[in-house]
Amino acid sequence: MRMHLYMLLSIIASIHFAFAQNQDSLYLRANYDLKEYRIPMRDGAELFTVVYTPKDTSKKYPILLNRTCYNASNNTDYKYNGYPSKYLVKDGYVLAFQDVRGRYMSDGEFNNMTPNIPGNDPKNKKDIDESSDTYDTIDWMIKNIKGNNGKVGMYGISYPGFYTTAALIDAHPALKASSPQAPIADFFFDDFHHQGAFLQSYTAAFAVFGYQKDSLRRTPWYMDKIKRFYEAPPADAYDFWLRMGPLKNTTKKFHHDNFFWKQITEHPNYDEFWQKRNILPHLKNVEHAVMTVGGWFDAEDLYGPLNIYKTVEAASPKATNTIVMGPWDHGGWAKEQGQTTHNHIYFGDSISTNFQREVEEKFFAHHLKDIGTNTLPEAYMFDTGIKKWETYTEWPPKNVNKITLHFSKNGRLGVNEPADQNAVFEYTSDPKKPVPYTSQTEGLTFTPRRYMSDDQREASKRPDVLTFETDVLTEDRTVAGEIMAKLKVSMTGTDADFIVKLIDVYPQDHPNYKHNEKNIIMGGYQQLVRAETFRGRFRNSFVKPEPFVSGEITDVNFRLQDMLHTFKKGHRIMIQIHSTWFPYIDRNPQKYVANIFEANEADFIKSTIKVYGSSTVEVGGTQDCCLPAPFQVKEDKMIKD
Ligand code: PG9
Repeated sequence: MRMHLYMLLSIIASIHFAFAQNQDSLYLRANYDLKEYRIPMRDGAELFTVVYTPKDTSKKYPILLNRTCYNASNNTDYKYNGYPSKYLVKDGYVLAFQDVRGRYMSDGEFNNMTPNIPGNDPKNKKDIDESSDTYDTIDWMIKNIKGNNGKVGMYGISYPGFYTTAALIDAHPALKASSPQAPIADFFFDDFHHQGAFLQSYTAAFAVFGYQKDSLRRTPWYMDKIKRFYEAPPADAYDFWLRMGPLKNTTKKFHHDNFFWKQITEHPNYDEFWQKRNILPHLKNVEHAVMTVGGWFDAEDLYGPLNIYKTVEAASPKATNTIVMGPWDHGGWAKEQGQTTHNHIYFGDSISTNFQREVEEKFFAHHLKDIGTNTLPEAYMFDTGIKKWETYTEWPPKNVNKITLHFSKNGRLGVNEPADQNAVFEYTSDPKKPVPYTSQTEGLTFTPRRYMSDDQREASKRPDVLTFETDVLTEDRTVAGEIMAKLKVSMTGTDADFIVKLIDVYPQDHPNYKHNEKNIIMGGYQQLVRAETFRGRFRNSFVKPEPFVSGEITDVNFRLQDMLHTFKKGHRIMIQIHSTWFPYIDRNPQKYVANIFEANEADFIKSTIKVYGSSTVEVGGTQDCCLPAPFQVKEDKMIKD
């Protein structure tokens, strides 16, 4: 009966959503005129752009520009898919949606994370990149789109967030407000890799970005490649990929003709191919308003928003620079389901709608229409533990309590206690029996998402997962800021990955949530709050990997992404450490090979790994120490132009 009620409610919700969408499409048709353009770039290429202009010509309107690799034609014919928000649509803007170079109806060849090519004069730079294409687009629109007020805003989620970020560089003077949302900063740390470890779970994503189109078109050209996976989709990706074996089998079976897969497999280290696609070193001299938005449970781009905000803050003092981080998954703020939940966790009601109306709508109205005042704080951050918004005058905050977590015998996690230096903890990591990345069976994914707040009780029970937890907290403990894992390890193998997780352990009497199935028990739930993977070969340098010396105690220091989470009184803090997380991350053979994409079955060996009691995890505030090359210096100075 309960299941039927749940299904009925979800059917009603989807009808309501479809009806609302249709209402908004009708509004668009009634209040906007639609035209399609081919905008000329400085090299002669034409970029396809869908433009809606308000029918009311009694006043002039700013332009809101979204540049996308995901098909601008999805926004033509008065189709409205909920982004930009209906509040912006109703406020009245010139709405422009553009296919970036090499995608769908635009000319040219597609290049993942188009490298920025610095120039002296943005208007006359000969080299072509997303900065020059955006400059030319804005220049043309200001001069040719009737009824615009000469001011432009940009926004976009994910890859469109990267294009919004790329436009910050040598920006057109008419660009006054930019909102990179879940933006990609660097594919070696966002999306396809996390600190050098490869995301094998990005199944269909390789098809979307690995084939050049053969004509101007309004529909995808790569569906036959995606079908290679989805003709008989497996219910269980763990089983599917484990049976597939080493990545070289995937190359042969699925990706033999995929140019991006070839590039990824030929560049396993942070070489010039990846470094020149990192947008961070170029975010200098930005002088307009930037509001970067991200989700604390974003499995795809969490590194991006945090580091784009921090780099603009460090390298562009003239920018009005703000960060907003909410309890969302990838792009969750653009969807309103009424209750804001992530997987099994409930965070509150209408959080996305409040963001759209109280934050995003006001940001653009102020900077593009001179309406209202700039009331946004420097950092508007949601505490995922006490489930409320907090404001900070800086991020990461400096005047907060940093916490040092120590590992002690009997699985005890010490908080700011002297370390148990003599303790040694060990586990045997077997690539043939890797730790599942989720407790829920998940099929093949474009990218995995749900796991980011998943229950870790299954993992806690595994002998190849070190688990440490504090006593029951007698007071709330807030972690705000950066996190650094400082491990001292040794191993019988010569290579290893390390996954470190920070987990909020609920009290046994915690009530269940109404939105969950009845088998989801929240009493004793071990909620994943933050996790990160680190490919140990990069411990000294992402550019020059090194094997471990078997048996030698070695430092492995790495960053987890920032967090803002209060572990409430009555809860416990838990840390887990393990060396496989499959198939989210590809398996490390644990026998050092130069390129894991070329590893053979025989290279995958068991390894007994020891973690020493002098290891710690430092949480909160800023954690500047110990970053591998080339990140020892502040990232904005990392690569000289
Ligand atoms: N950053 C997201 C992504 C990029 C490439 C592959 C898969 C996902 C996004 O643009 O949605």
